[in-house]
Amino acid sequence: MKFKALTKTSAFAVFVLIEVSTFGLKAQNPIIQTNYTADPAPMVHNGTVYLYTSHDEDNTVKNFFTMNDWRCYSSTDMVNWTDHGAILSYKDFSWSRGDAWAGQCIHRNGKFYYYLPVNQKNGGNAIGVAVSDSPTGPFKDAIGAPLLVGYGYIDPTVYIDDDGQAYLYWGNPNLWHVKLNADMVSYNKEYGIVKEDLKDKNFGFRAKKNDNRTAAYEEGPWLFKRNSLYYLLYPAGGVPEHLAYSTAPNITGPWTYGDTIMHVIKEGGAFTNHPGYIEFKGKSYLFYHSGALPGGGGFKRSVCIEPFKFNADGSIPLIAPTKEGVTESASNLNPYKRVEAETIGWEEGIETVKDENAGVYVTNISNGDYIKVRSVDFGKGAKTFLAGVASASTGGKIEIHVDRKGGSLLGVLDVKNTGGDKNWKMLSCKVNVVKGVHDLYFVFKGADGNLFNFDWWKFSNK
Ligand code: FUB
Repeated sequence: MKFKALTKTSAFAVFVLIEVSTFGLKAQNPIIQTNYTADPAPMVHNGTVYLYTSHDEDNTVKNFFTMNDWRCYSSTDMVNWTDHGAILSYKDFSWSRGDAWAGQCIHRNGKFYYYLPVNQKNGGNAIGVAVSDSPTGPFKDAIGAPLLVGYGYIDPTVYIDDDGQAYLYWGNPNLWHVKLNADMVSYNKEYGIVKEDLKDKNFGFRAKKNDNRTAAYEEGPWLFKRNSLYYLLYPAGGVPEHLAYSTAPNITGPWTYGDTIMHVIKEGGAFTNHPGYIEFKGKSYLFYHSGALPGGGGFKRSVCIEPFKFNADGSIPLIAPTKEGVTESASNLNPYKRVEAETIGWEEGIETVKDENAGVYVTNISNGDYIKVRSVDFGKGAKTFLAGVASASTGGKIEIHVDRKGGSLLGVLDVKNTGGDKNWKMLSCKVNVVKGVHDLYFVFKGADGNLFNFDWWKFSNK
């Protein structure tokens, strides 16, 4: 809820208000505006992209990474992201004292294995593994102890090779890998922990050689295979980090340095970056993070996405960070099925929260806040709007616009006091007939303070 915090409390308010009111118009990056999200780890499963992120807290402590939990978002179109809230905390690892840094989740045999770096109670680095039956959790510590322990053991990336052998790579300042056993929660001790020899030809030329590092590889590896070539993407540098990659004919190397993928991002001042990659519905996407959200910075980062095309020879082009991000949705959204209110293309002002009964819902809605939902396919025409809402106050209104925030007004849903901010009621209103594909804007109107909570919506053609 970055916009609201800044616009309402800061001496910086006027500047930010102007900045913010123009920021969201075309922007798709950063893709999440309700929380600071970092270290993107996308996973495609059954036609849906699950995006796992670390989470920079709003209150940075001691001018360092302040990170307590991991979050999950999902999308079927790459432009609207449904917030599944925090799905795991460092506290779920009883042996950890904190620092919920960059992890990656993978599906195998009906379970989801989530590899995560945290610090142990004694302060030492470790990698844990959590498991769940669902991609959105709840996850729990799979083995009740660290999977791997050692200095610099952070940022695991996991990949299952064609022969079914799973590999885990990780590390800063070194790069290590293991072969995971088929249970995914232990590793092959005979094969052992293999440390890469970080040479320029393998992992890039390091200009700054004053920190006992050899090649440009820094941390945050991301492993995948495409057309019989293995790729390792990683932040390189030193600091501030750019993104680079290496390729290999085998999953264990030998790695050959490729090139820079993304230069150091100046906007927002984040000194780290962190790659993630997926192919989804025939297109390639690079995930990364920057400090570009208002209020952002080195310890307040946000996930962004750029679509890109591999060069014909399999090399990765230089990719520029943009505000527009994914301009073309991978599919249209069906408004005739229940849509979670926390499915968001862009928003300004609102927050999301999770509870045991309603799951994640939209809250802290004030006059003038809005949610944009992209590429909504109304087909032959909607006639009624329905929503799940709750209000402990005098309530407010949801103005339903298409194409622009101030675009054609389809209708207005009056939300009255429902007897409590968790006393959910389904309300409806008639809307002017709308056909075809449009961006949809819910613009919230009312008096001062929090107007109501918003859990879900849908349209009906009756
Ligand atoms: O987010 C904390 C750390 O910063 C990650 O583990 C690194 O990859 C860097 O992004």
